[in-house]
Amino acid sequence: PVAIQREDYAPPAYWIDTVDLCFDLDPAKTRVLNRMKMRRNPEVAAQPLRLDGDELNLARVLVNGQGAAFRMEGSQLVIDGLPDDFELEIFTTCCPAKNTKLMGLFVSQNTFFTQCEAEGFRRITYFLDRPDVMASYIVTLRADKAAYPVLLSNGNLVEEGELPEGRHFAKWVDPFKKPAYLFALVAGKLVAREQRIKARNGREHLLQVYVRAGDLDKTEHAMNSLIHSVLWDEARFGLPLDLDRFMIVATSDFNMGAMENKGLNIFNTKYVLASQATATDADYANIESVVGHEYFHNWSGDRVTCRDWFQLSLKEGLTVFRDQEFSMDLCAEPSARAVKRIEDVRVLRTAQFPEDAGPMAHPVRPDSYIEISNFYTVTIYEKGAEVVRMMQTLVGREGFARGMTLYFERHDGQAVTCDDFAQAIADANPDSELARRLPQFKRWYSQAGTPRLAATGHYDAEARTYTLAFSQSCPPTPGQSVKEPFVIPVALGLLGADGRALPLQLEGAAQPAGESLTLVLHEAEQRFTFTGVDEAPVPSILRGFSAPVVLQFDYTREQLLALLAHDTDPFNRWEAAQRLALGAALAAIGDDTRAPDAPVLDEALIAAMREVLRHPTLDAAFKELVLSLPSEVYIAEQLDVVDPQRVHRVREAMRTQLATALFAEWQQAYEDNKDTGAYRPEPVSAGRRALAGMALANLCIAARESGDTVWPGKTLQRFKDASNMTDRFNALTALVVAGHPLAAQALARFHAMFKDEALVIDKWFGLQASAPDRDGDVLPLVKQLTRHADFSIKNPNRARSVIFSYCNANPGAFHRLDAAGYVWWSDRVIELDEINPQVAARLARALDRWSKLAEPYRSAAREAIARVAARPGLSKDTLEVVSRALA
Ligand code: DPP
Ligand code: ZN
Repeated sequence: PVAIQREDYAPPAYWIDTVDLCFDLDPAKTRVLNRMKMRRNPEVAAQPLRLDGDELNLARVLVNGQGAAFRMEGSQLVIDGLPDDFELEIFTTCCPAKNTKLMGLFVSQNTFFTQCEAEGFRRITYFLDRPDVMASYIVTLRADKAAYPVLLSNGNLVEEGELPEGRHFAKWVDPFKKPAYLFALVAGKLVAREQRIKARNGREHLLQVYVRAGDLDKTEHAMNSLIHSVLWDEARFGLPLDLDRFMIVATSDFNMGAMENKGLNIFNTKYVLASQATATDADYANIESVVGHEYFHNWSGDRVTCRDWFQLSLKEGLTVFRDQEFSMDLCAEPSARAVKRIEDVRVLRTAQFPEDAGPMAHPVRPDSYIEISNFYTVTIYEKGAEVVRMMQTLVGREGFARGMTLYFERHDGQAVTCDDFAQAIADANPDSELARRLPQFKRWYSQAGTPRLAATGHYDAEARTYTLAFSQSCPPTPGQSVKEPFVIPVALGLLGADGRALPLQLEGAAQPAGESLTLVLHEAEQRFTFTGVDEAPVPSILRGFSAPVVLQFDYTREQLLALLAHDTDPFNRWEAAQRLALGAALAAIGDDTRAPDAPVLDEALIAAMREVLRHPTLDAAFKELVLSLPSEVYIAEQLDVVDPQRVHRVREAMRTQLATALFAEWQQAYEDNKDTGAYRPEPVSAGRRALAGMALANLCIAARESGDTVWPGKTLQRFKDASNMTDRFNALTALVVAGHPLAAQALARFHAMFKDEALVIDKWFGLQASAPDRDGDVLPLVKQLTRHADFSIKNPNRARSVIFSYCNANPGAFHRLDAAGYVWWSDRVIELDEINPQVAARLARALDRWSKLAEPYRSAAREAIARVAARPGLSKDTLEVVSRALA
């Protein structure tokens, strides 16, 4: 397969003005009549028309109504000698029932769905399948009326009616031009929750959430989230809903989380359906953010889209930033905003930082790809969002809103680049640090890798000054050996010994800065001196995680304990606890003489954790985050050579130690937080449920150590009596994580209770596949789970619940001395690749970090990857991933 290069971008040789599509929907053979009005792009040298296609059966090609000469070049349909303006008619058929890739037109539970981003439309008809070709669509759907009573496409329904032989039709017109990747259709037996709303500007809209009949009672939260989204985008950015009708449709077979097709969002059921009996607080929060995300794409993605797929972060980074801000703005309490920020950073550091250090590392705006589906990554999404967040930090919240307004004024209806976005934000804020350093700031788009920011502090008691010296560097990444300095906003404050915030007077600055300020670094090395500092301060650096970097500062334990006790910045307060626990873990992992049951955490740290757990005013959600130990993946990232079993043992030892040492506090925390009243999925009571759940897990672990049977018994009772899924699942998890014999009984009961709830059964599978390993017991269990009657590898959610939970989320069980986990992984990648290459390629990334592993893991992992790579007929999706891993 050939790599596509960003530098090779050329405008299209033809434009498509209108597309008139007519579908005769049939699972075995769907007929697609595509009539396009096209014209030559006068700005490009004359050349043949090349249309993309994939797995289509071509029946007819007419140019201006006449049979036309064409040829096939690979999968492209090529036509020579076309006039400047013409009508092209193409008639093809395809087989949705056999479409297990879930790209293009496919069938799920007797319902037709489409997924066209990034390159699925070419599986529906021959087309200029590239985002800079934007056309007006008219779509007619015809199908059997009894089997497919609901017929949906983008835009407005303009006509519907009966056809002979029990068939019917519906005609949809999208008032907006769009690229093909935003096309969608749905046909099947569905019902809708409907809501009419009036936007702030007075315009009325019909909102609909379509699901299968039995699921209607689980759509209230998605609808509320949609209403909040509409109101928020108008209030915060002045961006109104531009359609009379906005639809969301849920399907249980979907590669992604959801898709922002214009006016007709298609969602994985996981991000739509929720009831208190079946969904956890985390599910509710995810639904809110994904509904928001897809809705916000209506502007950042649909009205203004990407010129080419290298610009993917233009819409994804921006839209993740927008959904993060949305979720924060919906928090009634400032503390809940901080919790959300910590959670987002945790995702970035545990998923994106490893990606940025591994074989798939790529810039936020990549330079090349073989298969674009492989670049829907945490780098494009989460790091891209951090880049947008830094822009907001540099120009201020209001300045950023002005920049957004200018961006949409300039580019509405266009397909543009990341440069265009950054330029608009800078131009709207000409006096900002962003405008002053724009070319350098844009290195965040072009350079991959996570920058290291090393800082040292020096206090001069006589001069009463404190000097912070920074130096930045960025490790090499594939294809980029040398990096230039980044623009790095560093928010910081200084604390006195008693925890008070010290006033900040920067040398050379006209005015004191208050208790927090943002330095803007742009050179490889820079120093800043604060004057009038009366005591040696504790610096709180990178507050709110103001830049996506690794901060290296040689904090003493005393300084970290002070930050944990007193920092007014909740992020750095949490971070102090993480650094303390991480330091203890790394010391234990590096100690070759360590006895297996030796303690990992020292008394001072345990006392500090106790302090937090008992704290009278700290939020439960925040306590839960502070008491969460760094994950095995995060710990492993800090090591040059990783012995996954050692990491696993040390982390388990830390967990056991916290459970037993804080036994009394866990009991108290459970008692204080176990009753949260009538269920409401909002952050404050969710935080209390999370802390109660964490307490139960710890009490069960402590009980395992002491032989106590009271807490496991209480946990089982809690599991049985729970009035919501969060409490029930937390109790089940506590028993499973502790490895208690009662877990088996609870799991069986859970399955019986929810056997008809697919999303709950996913949880049941996922919990077992991600359970802590004891003597290699998880792999045999996982193999057994894949033979369970409810398992199907063809359903992405189910495949992820078992296979990904084991391979990606359970390092202690996956990395086995006998390499059996790797062998099983390679078999599953190969099996999935024939069914669904996108899902296979995701799974293929489970061993991205193989070169860091200690022997014998390292050689065994490499061998397993090579085994996949050697498989004949591999999809280019999976081939790209394993080739990069072996490069
Ligand atoms: N549907 C995916 C998302 O919203 C890709 N656009 O991120
Ligand atoms: Zn998106």
